[in-house]
Amino acid sequence: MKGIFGAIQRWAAAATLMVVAAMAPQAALAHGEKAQEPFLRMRTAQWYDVEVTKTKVAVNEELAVRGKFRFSPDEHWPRAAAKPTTAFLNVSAAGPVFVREGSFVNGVNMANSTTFELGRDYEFEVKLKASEPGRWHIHSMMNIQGAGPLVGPGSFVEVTGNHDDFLNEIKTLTGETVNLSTYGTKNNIMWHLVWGALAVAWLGYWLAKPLFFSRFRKVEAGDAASLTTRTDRVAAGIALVSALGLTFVGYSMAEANHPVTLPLQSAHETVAPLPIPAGRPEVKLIKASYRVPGRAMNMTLDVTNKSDKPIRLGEFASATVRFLNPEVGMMDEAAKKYPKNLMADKGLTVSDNKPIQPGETRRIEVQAQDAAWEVERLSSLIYDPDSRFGGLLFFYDSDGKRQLADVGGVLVPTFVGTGT
Ligand SMILES: [Cu+2]
Repeated sequence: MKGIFGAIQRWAAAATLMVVAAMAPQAALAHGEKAQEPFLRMRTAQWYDVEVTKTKVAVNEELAVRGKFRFSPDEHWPRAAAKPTTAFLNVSAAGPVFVREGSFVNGVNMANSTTFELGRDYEFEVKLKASEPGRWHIHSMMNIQGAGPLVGPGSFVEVTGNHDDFLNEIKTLTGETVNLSTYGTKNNIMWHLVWGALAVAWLGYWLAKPLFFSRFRKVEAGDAASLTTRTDRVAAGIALVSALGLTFVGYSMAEANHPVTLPLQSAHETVAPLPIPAGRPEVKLIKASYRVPGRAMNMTLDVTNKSDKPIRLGEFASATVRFLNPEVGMMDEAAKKYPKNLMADKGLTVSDNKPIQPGETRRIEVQAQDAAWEVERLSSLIYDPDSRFGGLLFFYDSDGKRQLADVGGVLVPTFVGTGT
């Protein structure tokens, strides 16, 4: 009997260890990107060609998150989300583990917010400097007023070294070199202590007296006037003069030490979208359905080739998940580096892979199938009252040149079938 119990005990310990081991990386991986509603991830910002220039850096070393995004056209943009009239480009990371050195959209400095056009493409770059050692998941991110943060694909960046070595120095416009991590900290602490002391003295003076009940009784007895003594008036006068005096001294000191100050800039930037390339294919969605048991989306499309070269459909991308058509084989170096959990490298099947000739309109059946529909929690959109999807289609011509087309519309779920 003892032997059996021992075996069960050992087995239970091993099983517990296995469960813990299986759960641990999961807990470290996710930081909420999958929790966002699929309609926001699929029908707003379409991120593509996103890459992190380095995945291993030392503290103080720089890297960049760069790529492109297209805002879904008006017909696919969800009614529940505000349009990008005030938007700010950023990155999403696990706290202040990098500092942003600069961000650019189509080469324009994006220190401020801007307005983006729906249905148009933009190129971006965010330059970062590593500050905190660790393994961090970095996403490109667009903050839209009224819609929230829209994140791009996440990549892990390993930061080595020691945070104490982190140096965040800049040269001000007056030629002074300052460390932004520590600049003004002493002054800040000093003034907090000074004002704190005044506040504590003022509160202490009144709290030392008999408080609510005895005062209430005096007011009830019609003797409210006796509550404020001559000493109280003197104390109040000292507090008032001290507060005004401190304000004046602080102001004069700041003026003397920093004769030139500029306020934080909060202007609205303007940026022109990338030009629309000639010969963009025209795509009409006839119908789309999602087969729940098969984790597969089927689309019927009418594709018109508006270019002068034959084209083939190579990829469907939505919510940073990429479904590639292996028949077209666009598995280039950049695609190989793409996060594995977001890459369905054989996920796209097209009924007819023969090139669509210039001027030809062809009806094709497209299937995007992968566990990513469930793992990335996109399939839950079929339970939305507004069950629509959006995404990008990537066509390649005979020279390997890429053309993008928007796709989107109603997605009808199917709950039965063989799962193909
Ligand atoms: Cu992440």
